[in-house]
Amino acid sequence: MKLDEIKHEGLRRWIWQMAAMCEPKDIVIVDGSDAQREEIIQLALRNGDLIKLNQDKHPGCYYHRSNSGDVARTEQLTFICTQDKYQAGPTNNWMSPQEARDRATGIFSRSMRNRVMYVIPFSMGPIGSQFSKIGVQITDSLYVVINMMIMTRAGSAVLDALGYKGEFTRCMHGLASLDPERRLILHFPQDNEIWSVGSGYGGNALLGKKCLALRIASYQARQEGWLAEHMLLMGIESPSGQITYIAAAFPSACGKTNLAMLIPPEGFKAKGYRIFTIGDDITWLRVNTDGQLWGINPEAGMFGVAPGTNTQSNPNAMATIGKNTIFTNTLLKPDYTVWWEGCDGETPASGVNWQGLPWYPGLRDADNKLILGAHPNSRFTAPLSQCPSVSRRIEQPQGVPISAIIFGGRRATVTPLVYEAFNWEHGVYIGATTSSEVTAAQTQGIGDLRFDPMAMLPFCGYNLADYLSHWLRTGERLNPAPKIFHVNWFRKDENGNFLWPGYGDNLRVLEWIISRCNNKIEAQKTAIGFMPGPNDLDLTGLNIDPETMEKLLKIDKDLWLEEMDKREKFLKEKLGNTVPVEIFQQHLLLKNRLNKN
Ligand code: OXD
Ligand code: MN
Repeated sequence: MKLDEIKHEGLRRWIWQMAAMCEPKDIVIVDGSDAQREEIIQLALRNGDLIKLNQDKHPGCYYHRSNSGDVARTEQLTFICTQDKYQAGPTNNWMSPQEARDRATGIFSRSMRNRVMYVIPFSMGPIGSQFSKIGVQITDSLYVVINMMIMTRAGSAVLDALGYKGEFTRCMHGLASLDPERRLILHFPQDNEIWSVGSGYGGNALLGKKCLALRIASYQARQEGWLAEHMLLMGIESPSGQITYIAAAFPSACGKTNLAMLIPPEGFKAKGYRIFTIGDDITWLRVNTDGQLWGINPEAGMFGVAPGTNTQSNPNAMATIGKNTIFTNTLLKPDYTVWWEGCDGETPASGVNWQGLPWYPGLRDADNKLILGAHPNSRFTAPLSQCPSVSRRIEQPQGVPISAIIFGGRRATVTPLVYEAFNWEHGVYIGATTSSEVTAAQTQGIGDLRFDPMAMLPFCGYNLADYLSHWLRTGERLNPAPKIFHVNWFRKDENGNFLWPGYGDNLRVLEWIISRCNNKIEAQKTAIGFMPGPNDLDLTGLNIDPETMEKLLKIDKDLWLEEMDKREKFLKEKLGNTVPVEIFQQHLLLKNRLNKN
């Protein structure tokens, strides 16, 4: 397809402007055809962006290594560029739009000389759905083109939907020198535009994902009266045949992918439970005319964390990545298959690691620190349609009705296995004060505790305090509102061992949650919310003693009161004085209830 064939004049003009800045040697429009995809893959193989994997063992799969300084999202280089600093809020980095454009122009300038500029029209959400948003990404990275073709609905059908003057997000991306000193991830929500330069890493470079579907979309969602969330979306079919849909927010690398496609434990399979996966990372939610909250997954693929994924922890993910998958920064074995820590099978005797260096088990660096074969944030990119548990509803334009919203984090102590909010407002407070121990998906502070409201701290495209009030106002429009829950799969004992088996067994907790949603079970009222009684979770077939269950459900008053101080500090010092009063009221109510107990 030629540039002149694009009907949308504004789009044509923008492409020319960007080309004038970057001076590529050619411009190619991505039409989404298999033939063009094959051509792009061949080019990527020739220029070293991709390595062909063993096609007998990994049909249609390729391997990619990132630059060594470019293996995770760089939140410190990510900016919200609004006219007014207030609009970006106290938790986002802010830069004025003028300064942002000036600085990025300096880096983009002439950066595509001798390179081809690709133009990728894509839709987040099924093409034509009232939920969906169109973006057009420009990039000079073949890896990005190939990933975008998996992660989004990309190609000329999107240009047809865009027509002569449809709205779209301008997504400008370039690798430039890949130097972190010359890297900027810039969002201009007021102009519906993203500029990302200097990184080829997924969350920084696949602009449909975090940049559009969360940061820009959350801003638009507030203007237009909906919600763009960092949530998985799944359906649970109970023995009666009823499917209950739930959306769940967890910070990065806390197991959203595993939960979204869990395999029911044996007893639950026999009872008749089935899981339907809709999304593993992002959910867009709208209040429908029926008063209920409905959701879609705007993505078409999974960009999942590889380490720890195996046929025990996530058989559905392993089946999904059996073909047509891009592996990034895993270990490459001599037979051109891939391996990562926590993968199936034996640890290989040797391989080439994500930095392109020879690796063998036990290899240590100059400081005597063990070197891993795969980067802890190594990833796979695979079409969601290949997931054995995928729901037929992923293509339905109206999405699915949501019965429960779940928040959670990785906490060794304090928060119990599960509890339920008393009402929407209390649930928003629970979401607002969710915290987690930092993982390898962020470059900074691994292991530290950080508050991460609704798991949106790095992804909210506007003032987080206003975001909380948007949540509160959305609740007022809902009838019935979904019930809100909090879960913690990661509680540990005094010796640092996990108390709960997690993975498929999490369905035992989800069963309680959906029974609550469908008014099938009573709960115990506690200071922090409604909780299951000692015999309310079906633990058949699970080797767990009553004392462990007691620990998992324990509310330790002293620890909670300490936690309340941390929450207060976070709300007051980090979120500033515009936090909605309802959030402080809920905080005080909880404190009073804890003190009375
Ligand atoms: C992701 C993340 O890649 O949250 O999904 O970092
Ligand atoms: Mn994520």
